[in-house]
Amino acid sequence: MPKVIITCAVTGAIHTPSMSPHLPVTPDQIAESAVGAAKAGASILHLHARDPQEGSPTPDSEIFRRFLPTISSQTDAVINITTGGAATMSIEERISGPLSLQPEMCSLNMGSMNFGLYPALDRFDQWQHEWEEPYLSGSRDRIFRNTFSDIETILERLGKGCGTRFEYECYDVGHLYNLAHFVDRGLIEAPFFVQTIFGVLGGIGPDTENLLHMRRIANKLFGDDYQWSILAAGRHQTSFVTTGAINGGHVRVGLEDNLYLSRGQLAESNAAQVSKIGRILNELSLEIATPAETREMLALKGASNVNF
Ligand code: KMH
Ligand code: ZN
Repeated sequence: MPKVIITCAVTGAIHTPSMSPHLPVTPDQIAESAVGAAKAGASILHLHARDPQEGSPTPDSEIFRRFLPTISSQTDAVINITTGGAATMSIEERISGPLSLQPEMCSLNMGSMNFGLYPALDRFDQWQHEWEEPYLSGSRDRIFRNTFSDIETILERLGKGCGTRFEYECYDVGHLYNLAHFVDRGLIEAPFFVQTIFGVLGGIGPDTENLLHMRRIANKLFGDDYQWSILAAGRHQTSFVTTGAINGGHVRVGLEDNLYLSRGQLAESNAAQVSKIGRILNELSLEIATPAETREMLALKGASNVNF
């Protein structure tokens, strides 16, 4: 069996600080949590930045620069920076940080979609910051924009221009076909990393049939040219990534995707979620990929070829 890449998505832009005291917000918190996740076995760290005071998502590369050097001096994990940012940001804002930082990897979202965060309003009513409630409720009427032109721009400027490779985020079957379109046009070359995402409101639902269907279609479209990874939102995280790993997939965990460790128990750190999936993989006799093995599988440019 090939080794399993564990990605940890450390903070994201879905959850807000009032939802968990353990969500990393400041540069020091993000660095500490990311380093802990890498030490626990994550070989890819998917990173967003947040305003240090308010905890709101920010595209500011100067904020990224406050935590990236700490992470890369303390771990050899692959740094993967979001180009999704948050649905409230423009495309130019979303790619400004990655273009300046030129990381080994970035996320690349493969289609425009609804991205409903507002159901969380039913579960929380005390907000630490003024931006949180409107940010969540505004998702009723917000489109997470990723047009063909946006995707092409990112592939050209960041991919071709900076040697960055991508975590292709596919939230529905159509996104796999969008990816195939860019492969056919020669803008994406093997080996590519396909992140299939289940349970986002606006994307494909968290049913196991969907997991197997996405796998079948990806196999049909891409054959041996891709590495498959799985993430699922909220309480579906562990069961989906485990099922995915059993079926030959890599896994993504982290507080961006799920705040909990088990039913009713908040995860106190990203490392706790990484350790948990590490134990499950171990019980399944699946080996965890090191950062060096991950770089080789995904043909990355190497940690010395970044700009931070
Ligand atoms: N929040 C995840 C469902 C991005 O950063 O580009 C998808 C994500 C988006 O990670
Ligand atoms: Zn993200």
